Amino acid sequence: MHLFTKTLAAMLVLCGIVVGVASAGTLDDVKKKGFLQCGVSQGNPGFSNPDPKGNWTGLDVDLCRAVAVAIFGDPEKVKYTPLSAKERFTALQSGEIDVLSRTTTWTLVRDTALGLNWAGVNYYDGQGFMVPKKLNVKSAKQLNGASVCVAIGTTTELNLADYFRANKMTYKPVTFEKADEVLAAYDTGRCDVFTTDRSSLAAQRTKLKDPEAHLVLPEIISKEPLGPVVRHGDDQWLDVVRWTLYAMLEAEEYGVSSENVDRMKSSSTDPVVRRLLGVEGDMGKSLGLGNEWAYNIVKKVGNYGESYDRNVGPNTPLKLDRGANALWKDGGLQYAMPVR
Ligand SMILES: N[C@@H](CCC(=O)N[C@@H](CS)C(=O)NCC(=O)O)C(=O)O
Repeated sequence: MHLFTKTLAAMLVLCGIVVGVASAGTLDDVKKKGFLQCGVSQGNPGFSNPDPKGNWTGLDVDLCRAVAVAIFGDPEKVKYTPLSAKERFTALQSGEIDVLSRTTTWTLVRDTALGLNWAGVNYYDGQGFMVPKKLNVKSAKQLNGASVCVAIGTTTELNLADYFRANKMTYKPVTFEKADEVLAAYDTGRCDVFTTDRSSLAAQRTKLKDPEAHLVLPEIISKEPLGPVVRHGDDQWLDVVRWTLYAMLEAEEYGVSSENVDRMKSSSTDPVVRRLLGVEGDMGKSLGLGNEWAYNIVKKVGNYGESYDRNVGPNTPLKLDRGANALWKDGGLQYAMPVR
C-alpha cells in the first residue's frame, strides 16, 4: 500500500471512530435525562396530533410512547417537538431530538447523504391527489396545467415533478412550509389539487370545511415507506427503536394484546411468546433494557394492530384499511424479525 493510501485509510478509520463516539450513547443520554425527545408533526390526525390539552396521539406517537415504555416502563416519559417537514432532519442531526417519528419516507439520499438510519417501516404508503368534486376530474391524467398545493422539503414535491414530467404534463406548484398552510390554500381555492401521502390526504381531509366535497383520485404515484428515524453512528439506539417496532408487530402476530398480555405471560407455553414477554431468555438485556421491555410495550401501548385500529383504522375518521400494512401472514408487508 502506498504511504498516501495508508494515511488516507488511517484518517478514514479515525474519522469513523470520532463520528461514532460523537453521536453514540443516545440510550444512556435518554436514561440520564429521564425522558425521550421525540420529533413529530405539527398536527397530522391519526399519526401525530395534539388535543387541546396538548396530549399527543397517533400511530407515530405510539411508537414514541413504546420506546419510552421499553426504556422507562412509562409511556408518559416523552417530550414532543413539533416539526415541519423542512425542519425535521436538522432537528435530528443536531441532537435536538432523539428520534423522528413523523410520516417520514425512507429514501437512499436521506439514508446516506443526510446521515440517517430508518429503524423500520410503521406505515407503507404512497402519494396521491385530492381534488374538489366540482372540478369533475376522475384521473390524475386529466391534471395537465393544474395548480398543485404541496409542502416543501418533502418527497411529495419531488414525486410531483417526476409524475408530471413522465406524463408530459405541466403544473404550477403552490408551496408552503406548514401542512396547515398547504391545506388552507387548497380549501380556499388557491390551487386545484392537494397532493401528499395518501394517509395524510385522509388525515388532512378531516380538517376541510366540507370533507365530502372532495375526491381522492385513484392513482398512487410513488412508494412512501414511512418509519421512525435516528442518526447514523449509534447502533445500540437504532436497535432499541427497531426492536420496539418489531415487538409491537411480533405481539400482534402471536395474538398478544394489551388485554391478554398478563394471561399470556403467566400461562403461555409458546416459546416465542415466553421470550417476547421476558419469561425466558435475555432479549431485553441484549438491547440494554429490562427483560420486561416488550411486555410493558404491549401492556401499556398495545400491539401494532391495536395501535393501527385506534389511530388510523376503519373505525377512525381516517378509515384506512390495513392494505399493505396487514401482517405478512395475512398478505401484507408487515413482518417483524424474530425475537430470539
Ligand atoms: N412522507 C413525505 C411527506 C411527509 C409530510 O410531511 N407530509 C406533510 C404533508 S400534509 C405532513 O404530513 N405534514 C404534517 C405537518 O406538517 O404537521 C416525506 O417524508 O417527505
